[in-house]
Amino acid sequence: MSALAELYTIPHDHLAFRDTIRQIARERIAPRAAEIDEKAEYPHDLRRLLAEQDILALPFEPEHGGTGTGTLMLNMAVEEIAKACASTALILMIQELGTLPIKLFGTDEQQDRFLPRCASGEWSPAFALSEPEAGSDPGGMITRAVRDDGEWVITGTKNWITNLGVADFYVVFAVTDPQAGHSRGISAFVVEANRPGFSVGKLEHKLGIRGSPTGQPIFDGVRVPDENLIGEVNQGFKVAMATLDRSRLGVAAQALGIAQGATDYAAAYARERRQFGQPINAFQAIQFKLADMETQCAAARELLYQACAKVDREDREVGKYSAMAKLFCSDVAMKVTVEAVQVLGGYGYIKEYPVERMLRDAKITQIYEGTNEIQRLVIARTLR
Ligand code: COS
Repeated sequence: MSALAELYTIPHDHLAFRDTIRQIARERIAPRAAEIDEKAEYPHDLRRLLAEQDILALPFEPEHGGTGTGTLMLNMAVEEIAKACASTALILMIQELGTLPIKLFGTDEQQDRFLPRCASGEWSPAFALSEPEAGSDPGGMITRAVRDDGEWVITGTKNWITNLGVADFYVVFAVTDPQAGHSRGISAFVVEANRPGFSVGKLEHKLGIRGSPTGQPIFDGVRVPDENLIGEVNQGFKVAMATLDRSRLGVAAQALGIAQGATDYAAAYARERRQFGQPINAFQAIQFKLADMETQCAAARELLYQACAKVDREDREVGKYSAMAKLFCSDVAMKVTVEAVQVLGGYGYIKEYPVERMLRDAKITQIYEGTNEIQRLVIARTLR
């Protein structure tokens, strides 16, 4: 492939859509962010807003009611929303994460059954892979699915599942061949939230992304038909890994949005805040911090967009680049938000200003959809 073909371009239409989303985020989402965080409330109103504006259609193809605009456009949208409110950005991210298994591995019937209602925003999904004893190592899960009377019967408890209690269906991973060995003999299923035996377990109290419910869905002998098996039986681990290879870009975009939001806020604050008779951005100590923050965001954005373009080109390096983008953007988010709090000083540490929330929201991006230690492992495997 030529060097030129490796570059990404952003079509004019996508830039226009990004500007619309930026305006919506600034005018409609940002004013709600502090309250969502304070009350730890899922913002149903903002989910409706995202649906009305066709933003929840971004992860989907036109034949399923989607915009068909690809991964780069989707993640530019995540970035813009996360600048204002990381919890609200997660609504869009999970719309992709919870449907990718169906999009990548589902039958035509499954795609027709689930994707259009997610593209319209009527339904929300959840992705249920982790368990209390299986976080970084999902191959060690104990949730089981056994055959009974021509159906699958799923029993187990998942952990740290986003959209718990909000989701209309859960993509659940369960061991179907216990003899197959670690990370093998696992299958993926769609479980609708209204099936008998499904219940909402413990909801977590979290440091950040407090407007997004996280917790334990419980599957107690939930029966699903064969039509709810995603992909081939015993091939579910690959469904999970291929999904995460793509969805991690959403985490990277969320992290970048948080970082850029914190940088923009700190820069604006430094223009107004006066000490020693002048705005604090007249001091080189503050100028250099802001310069480093802006530089790190710009570098993170280039890596993210390049990785998104690789997904859109179906490049074979997708897994490596999404891991690198997730690792780099989330580390940038942590560094930058710590500095933003420092620029605001005492005001940075109190809830009247948004940067302490941004710092708390940033931390999860180094942890979920694979810790950054797992990302390094995934990257290192490509270098052996
Ligand atoms: N795409 C497709 N298939 C993949 C894959 C990928 N990215 N990565 C692994 N596989 C396949 C392997 O090829 C292997 O297939 P075979 O059975 O045909 O040999 C199978 O999956 C098992 O792979 P492996 O032996 O590498 O599994 P491990 O248990 O060693 O996996 C990692 C290790 C770290 C990659 C995996 O456990 C992981 O990603 N952990 C993090 C999980 C995570 O992100 N959790 C967050 C929860 S979601 S919010």
